[in-house]
This record gives sequence, C-alpha cells and structure tokens, in this order.
Amino acid sequence: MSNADELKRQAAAKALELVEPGMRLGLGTGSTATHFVALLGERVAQGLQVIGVPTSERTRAQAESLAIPLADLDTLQTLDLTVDGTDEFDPALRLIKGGGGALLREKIVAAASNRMVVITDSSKAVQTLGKFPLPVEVNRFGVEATRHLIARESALAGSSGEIRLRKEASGAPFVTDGGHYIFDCAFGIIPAPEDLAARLTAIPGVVEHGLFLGLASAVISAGAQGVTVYGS
Ligand code: ABF
Repeated sequence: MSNADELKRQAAAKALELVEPGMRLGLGTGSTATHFVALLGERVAQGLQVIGVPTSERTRAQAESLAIPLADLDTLQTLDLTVDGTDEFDPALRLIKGGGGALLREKIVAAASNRMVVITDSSKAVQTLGKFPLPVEVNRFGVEATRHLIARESALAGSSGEIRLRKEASGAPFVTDGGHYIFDCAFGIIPAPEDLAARLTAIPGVVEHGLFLGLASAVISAGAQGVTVYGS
C-alpha cells in the first residue's frame, strides 16, 4: 500500500469509529471512500447491523460484494451519517467534489444526511477553492449553450478559465450514472464560492455542481502529523 493510500485508509478507519449499530449510512465514492466501505464490510461480516445507500454504481458494486445491506434513498429518506471523499476542502469546510464523476448522487445523499463526514488526506487542504477544476454536471441538451452560460456567470462571480468537457480515454464524452455530461472548469481560484454556486444552480442546463457548501459537518484528514479532525 502506498503512503498516500495508507493515509486514506487511516482517515477511513477514523470515520468508522463514528458508525453505530442500526445506522443508515451514505456510502461515498472515490479511492478514500473505497477504504471506508472495505473496512465497513469487515465490521458487517463480524455482525455489525447497518444499512447503506451508495453514491455511485461502483460503490454499489463494492458494497454488494461485501454483503453490506443496501437500500434506496426513497425508502430511507433520511440518513444518519454519510462518509465521502473530496477533491479539495478549505478552512470553512467548503468542498470541491466530483472528480470521480459521482457529484449528483453524492450531493443528494449528503443533503439527506443528518451528518456528513469527509475523509481525505492532507494534500486536499487549500486556503481558497479552485485549484482542482470544478466539475459541473450538465444536461446533454444544449451543451454548448450551457457552456457559454457557465462561462458568463462564473466570470460575474470572479472566476474564469478553461471549461473542458470531460472525456473517456476513447475520446467519447464521459456520461455520469445519471446520464449527464460533466464540464471541468479550470478556474484556478474561486473567490466567491457561495455566489458562484448560486449562479451555476440558476442555469437551466446545469444539473448540479461540485461546490459542496455547508454540507460537511467534519473533515477527517490524514497526513504526516497523523489524523486531524476539523469540525465535529
Ligand atoms: C468522491 O471522492 C469525489 O467527489 C471526489 O472526486 C473523490 C475524491 O477522490 P479520492 O478519495 O479518490 O481522492 O467523493
């Protein structure tokens, strides 16, 4: 296991301490969340009673392989705890997520949760969001018109940069679990996350964006100095 991978596993193990019998859990997506689901699967095999809602088809497949009981959000409606990764976090626990392409279900599940705890490594900590290109999930109708509106509204919020359609290795557009496309917006810095988020949300062709504001209760970050918990 690489050092980076070990840090992700340490953060995941710390989050597992928050899981109590009977909890309804949101199961995140990405390499760090994969560690959490694997560790959760070990506890389920030892008799821990929980039920999970996966935030992506790949997390669903991993959870099913570990016999973690799953339900859909329509049945559970509210979750006790969601554990998920992130691409960036700032001192106010604002996040950029979506590098893994699962941002829509991740945000729906996080919003339905009483508590959202982010697990990550210290390399994701930033003072100002935006170094990581902001993913924006868009409807496949009128994509170029939506790109133009994203550029216009982002500039009004003080952010500009290349807006790239996410592609598969084959060159075909990446398609999300929800059947949408993703633009990755290389803004560099996002000085006004709340303003940008509101502007993007107001664009009809935008399905969702990767700014997670006010959703994370805590960020568990593993680094050379050990595991640090920001928030509660
Ligand atoms: C997922 O976790 C995505 O939103 C985000 O891109 C990813 C972080 O990836 P990793 O844990 O592999 O660093 O929730």
